[in-house]
This record gives sequence, C-alpha cells and structure tokens, in this order.
Amino acid sequence: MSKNSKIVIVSNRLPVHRVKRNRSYAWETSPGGLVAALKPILRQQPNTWVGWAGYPGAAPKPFEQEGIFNWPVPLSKDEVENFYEGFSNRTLWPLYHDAVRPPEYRRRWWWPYVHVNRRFAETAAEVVARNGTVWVHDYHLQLAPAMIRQLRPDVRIGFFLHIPFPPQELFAQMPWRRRVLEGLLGSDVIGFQTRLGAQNFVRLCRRFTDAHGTRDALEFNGQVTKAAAYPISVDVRRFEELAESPQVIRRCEEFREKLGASRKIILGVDRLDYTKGIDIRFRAYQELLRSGKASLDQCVLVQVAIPSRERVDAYRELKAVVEQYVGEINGEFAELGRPPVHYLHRSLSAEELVALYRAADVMLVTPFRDGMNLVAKEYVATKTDNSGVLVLSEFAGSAKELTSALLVNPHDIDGLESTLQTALNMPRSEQSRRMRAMRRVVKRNDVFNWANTFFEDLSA
Ligand code: ADQ
Repeated sequence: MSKNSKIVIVSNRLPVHRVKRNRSYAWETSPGGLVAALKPILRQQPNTWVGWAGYPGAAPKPFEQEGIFNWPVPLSKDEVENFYEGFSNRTLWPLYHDAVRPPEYRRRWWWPYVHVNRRFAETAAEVVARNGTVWVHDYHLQLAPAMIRQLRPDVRIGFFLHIPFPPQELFAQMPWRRRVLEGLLGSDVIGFQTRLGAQNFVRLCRRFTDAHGTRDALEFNGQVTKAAAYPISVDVRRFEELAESPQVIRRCEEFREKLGASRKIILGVDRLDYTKGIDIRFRAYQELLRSGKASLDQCVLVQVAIPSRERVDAYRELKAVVEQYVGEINGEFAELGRPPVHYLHRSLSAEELVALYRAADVMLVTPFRDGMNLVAKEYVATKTDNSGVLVLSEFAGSAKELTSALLVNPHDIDGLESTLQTALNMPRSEQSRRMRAMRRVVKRNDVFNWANTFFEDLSA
C-alpha cells in the first residue's frame, strides 16, 4: 500500500464491488479475467488500483483486498449521469461500435468527461513511485494518459482499449476528436484488440493532430508512442479445470436432461447490449423453425443475458425487444413443458456458466461489432473434449484469431439461418478438427500471456 507504487492500474471501476452482509458492507473481488491476469504481476510489487467504487457520492477510504491496494475515486450523481451514462455510454460506446445506434454529441457531457479524467489522472500521478508504471484502461479514460504525462513526465504510461477503435469516417464526426487523440498520445504504448484498431488510430492521429510516423513510432510533442494489437484472452487453465470438475460435469448432465437429452442445445451468453446481436439470432432461429429445417424435437435455444446499463434508454428498449422475441417464438412453437427458448436475465456463477458451455452443442456469438468477445474464447477453453460448434460474427475481434469457427455476417439473416442449420448438422469429426485448431490458438495466447506481453513492451 502506498503513495509509492511501482505499478498503478487505472480503470473506471475498481476490481472489487460492495456487497451487503447482515447490516454492514464488505468488498468482494469482482469476477473477470482482468483482475485475475494482473494479480500475479501486481502482487510482486507495491501497487495501487485507481477506480470508482460503483456508487455515487463520497469515496470510501483506500483499502487492501487480496494483495491489491484499492484507491477509490469519487463520482457525484451528476458525473455518473454525464461522464458515465452520457459521454462514455451514449457518445463513445455507440460511436466506437460502428454507430449501430446513433452516437449523441452533447456539449454538457464533454466537460464532466474532462474533469473526471483529470481526477483519475491526478490520483494516479499522486500514488505512482518515481520512474514507476501506470496502465490506464478503456474508453472512459482516454484523456488521462496526457494528463498523467504532464504531471509526471518520469513514469511509463500504457493504455489499453477494450473496445474497437473506429474507422476515420466515423471517428471524424466527434466534435472533440483532436482532444481525445492527443489524450491517448500521452501514452508510451497503446494497446488495441486488433491491428485494424491500431491502424485506424495512427491514420487519425496523422490527419487530426501534429503527430507523424508509423505504428511503431508515432511522434508527438517530442515523445514517441507505439500503437499495436494485444488481443485479450481468458484464463484457459481455469476454464479447463472447471469444465472437468465433478460438480460442473454433474450440473451439465442435469441441464442436458432437463432440456431433453436428444436435443441439440444452442447457447447465447451476453451482457444485454445492443452491440451483441441478440435480437438477430432470435430472428434466425425463428425462421429456421418456421421453415421446418429444424424442429422442437431437434433443438432448443438457451439465452443468458446479464443485466446491463439499465438506466440508459437504448438498453431498456433492447430488453423489451428481446423479451418480445422470446414470447413470440415460445407462443408459436412451444409444447406444454417444452419451450423452444429458455431465457435467463441474470448473472450466473462461473460453475453454472461453464456447465452451460460444456452442455452447448452450438454457441452463438453474433455481435454487430465487438472489441474481442471473451464468451467465444471461454466456450473454446471449456471444450476439452473438442466437441461443439462456435458460430462467430466476423465483426468480433476474436474472429481474427478463431478462424476455424463458422464465421457469419450478423446483418445477413439468411446467412445466419443457414449457418445455424450447418452447425446443428455438423459431423463430430469436423467439430473436432475445428475445435482443436481453435483450442491451440487460445492456449497459445491466454490472458497471462496478454498481460505479460503488454508489460514487456511497456518497459522496453
Ligand atoms: P464485454 O462487452 O462485457 O467486454 P465480453 O468480452 O463478451 O464482453 O465479456 C463478457 C464477460 O461477462 C464474459 O467473461 C462472460 O463470461 C461474462 N458474462 C456474460 N454473461 C454472463 C452471465 N449471464 N453471467 C455471468 N457472466 C456473464 C468488453 C468488450 C469486449 C472485450 C472485453 C475484454 O466489449 O469486446 O472482449 O471487454 O476486453
């Protein structure tokens, strides 16, 4: 713990969340690969994680949890509305995801974005040791690198963008485009999920800022920035171990029995987000049943959707659309006690999730645009027996690595319908050939490899 941290992670949310136990509150480490990947690195040295605790108002005092020193940054109610729900999730999120919903450019959201970025940057600059390292994460904090650089020119600064970086024609719309690019240029290394993201960024910097050079050495204000692809991944060993634990195997058998042992299970697992193409997969499934090319005797669809950003209108609308599809398809095709769609709108434990992955014959991952999509990699990591078919959108970052999946264009409903049919009928030998190839890819680059590679480049 200290104001002398060799390594500082900065992200919008802390890696912990507050839970109520009896009458008091306690902290629990949040699930997810990022914390797990960084833990081994952080524990070796004095560290601090700077982030928001997840509720508005005064921030709690800094505290340690499982070897990580958490430094909460406060956000007021107005800042949650303007910085987080507004600029981050109604301007940047849709703009960076191919504008699948129109991005909203509101001037009253911009200044809170600047102010909150400064608060995070000042906190990081205060706690980092001389010549230490700061690693900033994601689209909420794109101005922070340059702000930290100004306060602490002695430290190494890394930035990783978890979502796509958009092409010129889209990014150029943003009224604050130069400020955002210059904010990112404060970093020594900027990581993107794909090479395309890095290319888009470099082209935009050359066009809208005074930076010049290439991806390996983009020069701006006398400082050099490297922009490259660091595709994020999952903790493969953990998924394999879970998949083979007796408890998960038992649960998987229970699911299979409940859903009908002879039926193929089609699975979708997503945050309930309009970028994930959940609605489009319902349409394809509905049309497949209508055409008679698949029947209730042959297959069943399970969709698990984790509640997300429920205060933003577009998310509430999506929830209603999804629920309408579920009602419509079940109304049209269900037999008593045997619905064609099972819909769970909640978060599942890791064991339940892995049991479902293990049970699924076909995994549908159909985003319109996605930085990486870890669900696709988690499914592959779980399939230790090389069974199962992954249907994957070509617009997910993971499609660049998982080329042996059945790749689909999520805007093409006919294509998706026929791919789903192919997936349901794929012989075991072909499943195995494809799954083996994909498993090799995820094993070669797991989440620890991702974190280590980024740090190595940052210290080079
Ligand atoms: P997300 O948009 O959240 O992440 P994704 O990569 O799919 O998307 O990660 C979702 C995570 O939530 C997965 O680990 C999954 O297991 C978990 N999850 C989903 N539904 C769940 C449920 N019902 N119960 C429990 N867990 C559930 C952003 C970017 C992605 C990028 C990641 C990491 O949008 O493109 O891959 O960051 O960089």
